[in-house]
Amino acid sequence: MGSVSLKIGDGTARFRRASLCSSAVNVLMLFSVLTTNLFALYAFTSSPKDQAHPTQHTHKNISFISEQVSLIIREIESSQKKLAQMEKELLGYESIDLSRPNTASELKLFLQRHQLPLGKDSKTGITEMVASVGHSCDKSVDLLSQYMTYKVSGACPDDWSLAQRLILRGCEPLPRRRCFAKSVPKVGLYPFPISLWKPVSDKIVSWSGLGCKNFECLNNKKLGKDCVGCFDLANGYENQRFVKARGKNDFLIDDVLALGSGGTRTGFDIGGGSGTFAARMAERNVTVITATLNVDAPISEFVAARGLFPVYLSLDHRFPFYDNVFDIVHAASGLDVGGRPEKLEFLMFDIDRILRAGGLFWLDNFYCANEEKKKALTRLTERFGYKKLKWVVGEKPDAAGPGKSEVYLSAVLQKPVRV
Ligand SMILES: *[C@@H]1O[C@H](CO)[C@@H](O)[C@H](O)[C@H]1NC(C)=O
Ligand SMILES: CC(=O)N[C@H]1CO[C@H](CO)[C@@H](O)[C@@H]1O
Repeated sequence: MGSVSLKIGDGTARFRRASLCSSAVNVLMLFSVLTTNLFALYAFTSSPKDQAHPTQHTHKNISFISEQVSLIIREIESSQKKLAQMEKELLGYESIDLSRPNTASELKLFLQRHQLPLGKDSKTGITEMVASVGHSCDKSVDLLSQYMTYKVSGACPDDWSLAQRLILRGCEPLPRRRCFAKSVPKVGLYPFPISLWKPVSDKIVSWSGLGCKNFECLNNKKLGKDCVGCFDLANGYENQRFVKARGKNDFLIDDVLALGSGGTRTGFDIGGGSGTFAARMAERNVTVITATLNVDAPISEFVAARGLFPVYLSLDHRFPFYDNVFDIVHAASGLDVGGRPEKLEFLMFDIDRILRAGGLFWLDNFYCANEEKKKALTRLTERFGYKKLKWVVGEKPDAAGPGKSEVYLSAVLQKPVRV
């Protein structure tokens, strides 16, 4: 019978025009209704028993049967409608309605399908190219249209924070392509590796849309558990991280690299603050990509100014890397995405996917809000079958109240070879 397809594979969906889609569904429904009826007719009229009886009986039976069949079909139809409704409620979208009055023409243009010039491609089986847009964009069409309103070939509006708002609402990847992003003159960048520890000038990053307008302001703010004064590369703790431990939960980078027995060349840092993990790794000739969003700070530009590689990514996005490519993945409290336990699983499975067999997963001072969180994480890592090379559960005094303490988990786990 008509299928209800949930296109949520890699977080993106391709949008047809609503009319096209619904007429296809209608045709499908009509077809299935017809075939069901025909099958019923065939089954009952061609049975040998019926052939032996006068047609009078057969007619009666047929009308009775077709009544039953249409009852069943009505039942199926209503369940299908219910399913579709549930699907819409669950995903919050049916398709982007491009007929809405305030839809930017650039958005309509972007979403248009393009037929392949030579017809069906024999290798991939596709006949058209589809522009991909996060399916959740539908929930923020007004913002999306605002984002897609710009002068083609002109300067883009200075609105990266609008883009980030869309990304945080699951609207990823974003469709803007044909304007020039605001550029900031990068005067006074240092050569590598001096760049790793040189302060970054306030003038070479964009502060638009941010509360702070310079790094001094940022350094007096707590920007989350993994970034306390993390833009201050000269004073404070940032320049000692990973080389000098404050407690048993802090592992030293050289100790961890020794566990990888020389095979650590590439890494991925999740929620990597100002890029210090990547900097320490760079000093050891390990190339690390730092995943980050600009939450309250120009993090991407800061990391780049240090001569490191930032990737602008929300953790709900599937990591844009192929399977089994990294030697090490490092994550701290930023890994805690909140919500149902499955949210953490989605993330952990994706980390597992990009990590090679024998590679290391370094969980660094992961904050466990409660015992249940710690247990859930422990169970999860055990399910992956990782070898525990290091495992430390520690407590730190809670800044919020004396007498209380917070629980942190640090671990180095090795991905097994699965066959
Ligand atoms: C990094 O690579 C350079 C150039 O190959 C080499 O001179 C240096 O000793 C390496 N550093 C470490 C820590 O391996
Ligand atoms: C196949 C079938 O159900 N046949 C029935 C058709 O109707 C007559 C009378 O109503 C019955 O005697 C048959 O058994």
